[in-house]
Amino acid sequence: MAVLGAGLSGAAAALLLKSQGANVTVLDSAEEKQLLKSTVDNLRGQNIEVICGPAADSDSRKYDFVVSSPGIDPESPLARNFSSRGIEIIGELELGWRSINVPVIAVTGTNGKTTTTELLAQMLNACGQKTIACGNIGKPLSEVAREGKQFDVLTVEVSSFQLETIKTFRPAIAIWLNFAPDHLDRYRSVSEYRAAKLRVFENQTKEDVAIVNAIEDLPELSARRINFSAYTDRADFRLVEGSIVYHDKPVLRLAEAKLRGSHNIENLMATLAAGTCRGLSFEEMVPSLLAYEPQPHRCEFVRQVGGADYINDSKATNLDAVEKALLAQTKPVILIAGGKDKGFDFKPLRELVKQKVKSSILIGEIARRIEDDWRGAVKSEIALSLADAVERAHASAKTGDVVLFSPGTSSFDMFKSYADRGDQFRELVRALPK
Ligand code: UMA
Repeated sequence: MAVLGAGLSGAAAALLLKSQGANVTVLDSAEEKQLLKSTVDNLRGQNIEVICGPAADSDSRKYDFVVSSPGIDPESPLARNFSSRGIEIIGELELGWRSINVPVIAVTGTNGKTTTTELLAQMLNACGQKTIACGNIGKPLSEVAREGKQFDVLTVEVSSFQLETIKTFRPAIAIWLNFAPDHLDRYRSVSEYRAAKLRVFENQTKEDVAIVNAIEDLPELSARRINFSAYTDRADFRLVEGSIVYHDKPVLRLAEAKLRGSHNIENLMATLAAGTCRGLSFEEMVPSLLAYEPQPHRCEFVRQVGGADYINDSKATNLDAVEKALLAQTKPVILIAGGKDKGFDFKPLRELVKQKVKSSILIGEIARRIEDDWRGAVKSEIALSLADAVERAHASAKTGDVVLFSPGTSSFDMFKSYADRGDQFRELVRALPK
């Protein structure tokens, strides 16, 4: 069998297949020196062949089937080498699913997946239902399957990339948080991205549950449906006078929670809904939700310098996330944005930027395009690096301003990941003179 990609997912899939007695080859288009040495050594140490670079893209051997990593585009030369020969390709998520025997809660949506997955896992464990947060959040499902630990339920963050290559994946509970354009460097259109995400419901039956945002116009679903929304009253979970209300019963007072913003209210609603499906009462669930601390890189307050607040929102990798971060601001904003050019059009943010942002500092390969898209709405300047951007923000920030780093796109043109980008921002801000 072949596994495409030698990152987290590929390594986990290869080790799972090996533990099941298969003969495994891992193929990766990158040169070996670009891969993590410890991963390659570990695979080879388990008698797994690793082929890198052009030799991987042109490997002409026949395999029974191929497992692909989520980051590999089905149209890439590596994937086409197998699909064009009619060799079956499944994704790492599907492989992991076939090797477990525990119900799955799948969490998808453009934004809030990671927070909701963490909230849910923390809450279930606190209520005595043993679970683990896995999938797109960082620990591949195949790794959980190989480790073979006992769980009552698995809490799996699923991305559109992973859903593209499912066949039988059937979550007992599927959560659809929200939808907004993203990943336009991978998909030809927004509807193609949406179609990939909608596959989360594909194998569900009436015995399963779909927990969906009430304002989403979703197709008919086979699963039983529970709705939530912070914006409409036509939902099972809704917002009434500062509390989350289930039908007519107030269940959680938001002033007591550490999470802020309408998007987080919806994340809490979806989590409560999943808990009820697992047989939990609100009294059992609420204490751990109130104790939940927001994670780094998501509107994380870093420090106040010269009377201005500095906020790290590096996790904002699409426009919808920037919009949510801007809506949550009550002070004049100096916005640092930009990064990889994922094909986004930043014009939809023009009005909000005009209202909230006093100046923008743009970085990365998409900087000039954002400058064009916001011309006339806000004064923009282009920085040569993140360090340069932070210095420029510091030079212009006044008491009462907020310097918000909410990039609106991915980090891969300049950083290893959004976390690396956010860590660097935090360090730069900590190093600023008072
Ligand atoms: N590669 C090729 N050929 C290609 C493209 C990539 O060989 O054409 C190779 C690369 O050289 C690299 C490997 O594939 O060695 C990387 O595979 P990958 O991109 O699938 O990355 P993994 O390390 O396996 O991480 C993946 C997810 N990455 C992506 O979906 C891009 C991780 O989500 C996830 O945490 C991990 O599996 C465990 O499940 C990250 C992500 O950015 C956080 N996800 C996107 C998002 O959240 O928006 C979807």
